[in-house]
Amino acid sequence: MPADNVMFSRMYGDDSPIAAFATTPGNSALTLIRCSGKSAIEIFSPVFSPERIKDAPGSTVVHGWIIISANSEKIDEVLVSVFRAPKSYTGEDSLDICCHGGPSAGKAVMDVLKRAGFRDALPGEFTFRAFMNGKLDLTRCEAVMELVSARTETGRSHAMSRLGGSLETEIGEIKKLLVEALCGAEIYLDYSEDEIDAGEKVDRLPGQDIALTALERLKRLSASWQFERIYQEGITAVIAGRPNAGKSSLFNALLKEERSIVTEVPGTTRDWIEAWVSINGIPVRLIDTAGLRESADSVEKIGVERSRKILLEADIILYLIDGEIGITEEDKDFIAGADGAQACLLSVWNKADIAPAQMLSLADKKPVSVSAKTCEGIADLCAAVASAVQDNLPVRQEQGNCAVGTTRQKNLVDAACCALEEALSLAQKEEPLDMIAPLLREAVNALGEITGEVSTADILEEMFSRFCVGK
Ligand SMILES: Nc1nc2c(ncn2[C@@H]2O[C@H](COP(=O)(O)OP(=O)(O)OP(=O)(O)O)[C@@H](O)[C@H]2O)c(=O)[nH]1
Ligand SMILES: [Mg+2]
Repeated sequence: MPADNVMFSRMYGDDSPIAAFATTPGNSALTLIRCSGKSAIEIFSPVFSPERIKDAPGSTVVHGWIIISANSEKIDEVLVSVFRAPKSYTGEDSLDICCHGGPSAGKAVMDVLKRAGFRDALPGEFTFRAFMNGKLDLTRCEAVMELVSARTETGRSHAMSRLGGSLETEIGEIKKLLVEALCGAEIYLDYSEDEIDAGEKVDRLPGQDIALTALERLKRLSASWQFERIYQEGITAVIAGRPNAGKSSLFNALLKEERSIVTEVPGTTRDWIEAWVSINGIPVRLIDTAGLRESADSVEKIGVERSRKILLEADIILYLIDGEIGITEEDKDFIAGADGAQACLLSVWNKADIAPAQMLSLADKKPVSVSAKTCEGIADLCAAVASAVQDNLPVRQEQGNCAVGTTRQKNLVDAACCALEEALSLAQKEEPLDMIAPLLREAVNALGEITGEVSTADILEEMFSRFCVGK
């Protein structure tokens, strides 16, 4: 292990007083500094006026000043939320110091805290302590991280459901079923063959039906990742079409912002432009491109080449037809050429405000009719994007079903599935229970790793080091 990591291990997991910015210092009205650890309130008290914060009850807010203890110089006027163990996020004595915003106030307060005896918190150290003190299981810790990095409202609500314990409960229930099946098998293992009546002879895994139910629930959880992943990582949608079709207008309409230049001159957009947008709760990396055409202009030519290149990254292509001109041979060729490609193509009839969509059927699908100018039909287009995403998933995710939220969780669910399938297949072949029971135990352990009941220092460090500082 490299020297840095040894240091890292030693620091993680102690209860020394730590402090970190919970907000990004910069141009803001307020800055939040979070402190936690053994004797945090006592250590803080000499640098706070009035000093009576030492006696403040838990879950209260105290107004006062951060001071330099040697000369009582006031550094900032603050509000301090006081939490006493175990009733805090970390389960330790903690303080949330609300200072003035901007680049200097928070920094000056932090300097005072460091001199008073707080050290810089490591990434995710507050949540790590919450886990170690039994305040959160690992699925909830990961949900905290999901929540702070959620890109859309739907991503936020899925993370909130896991933070509320939906995944922990589901894993707990599946684990209970497996433990029941395992007990059923182990009871027989405690007896020798002669002790079991001939009539009682075990010709199948006791609790096989329970194990099958558990397997079904695990498979549902594993499949949920396909869907959840989209909400976390997002998809890439590229707007393509001939010059002047209204690509930049549509880009701006979906962004609800005049980001891309729109003119009546064909060939306006040269370099592609991208922005993140939420389309029906799905985080979408939306890309506006140069209009596709053969051009003698050397700059436009490069733009068209770049458009074609970025199209290869698309999960969805929104192919715009200029309604004013109608569908051209180039449009038909592009749409036909996209058939069988990796990306899903949605054809979009634009300028419906001046040219109603022609009744044409392209690649068996009617184009969605919109006006990028008046925004008519944009909601239908968003719904079409969302259902294209759903249609391309191997398994349909039902609303409200419990789901895994990280690759780590998904891999462990798969490991449990794998062990359980093997156990059931051995049971089918009437193999002895002492071959089957260890597989059931393996599945139970994998589930225990998801919630953190079974964990090693390495796993925890790897996981929490990916958190942001202050969380
Ligand atoms: N009436 C009407 N005009 C539109 C609509 N969408 C775009 N336009 C007009 O069509 C012209 C071209 O629009 P852009 O959004 O720049 O088209 P583009 O596809 O980005 O064009 P290039 O960047 O040159 O490839 C502009 O004059 C727009 O105002 C629409 O829905 N209705
Ligand atoms: Mg454009």
